[in-house]
Amino acid sequence: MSLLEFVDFPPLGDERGSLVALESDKTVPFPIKRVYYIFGTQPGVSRGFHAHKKLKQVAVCVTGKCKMVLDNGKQREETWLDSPTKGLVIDNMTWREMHDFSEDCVLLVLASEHYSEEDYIRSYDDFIRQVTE
Ligand code: T46
Repeated sequence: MSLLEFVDFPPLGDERGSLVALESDKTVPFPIKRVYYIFGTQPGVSRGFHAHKKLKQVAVCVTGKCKMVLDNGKQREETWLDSPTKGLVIDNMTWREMHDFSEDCVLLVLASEHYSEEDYIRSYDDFIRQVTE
């Protein structure tokens, strides 16, 4: 089974342009407690390199693109996030890395929990230990 679970955000367009609505428990498969966005990532810089114990997220590039790598300790898969109407579900206990940000990339992330540094697993070895125990 693929690690890559996408959610489609139908564009509510008319002759003026497009609009996407993101709603808790509807277009986003959990209650949203936090929203953040990553922009201005410098050329050649990669981000992420951690997993979360509890947090679930949906990530969508509202402009530009970046490559998302997901790894559950058994499988590692990657995908381009390059559409404002395509969200990627990132489950808990999934290692993530983001690479190859375009200059204009704005990566919007919808999160199921408030920010907590205690929820992060920032060592890949610890992550592998925890998913295999
Ligand atoms: C993830 C990927 C996709 C906060 O204070 N509050 C927040 O809500 C977040 C997300 C971060 N921060 C602070 C913690 C660090 O001092 O902002 C700084 C940068 O965070 P971090 O190095 O964790 O950023 P990324 O891009 O490596 O990872 C982020 C999220 O942290 C992470 O949950 O899944 O984006």
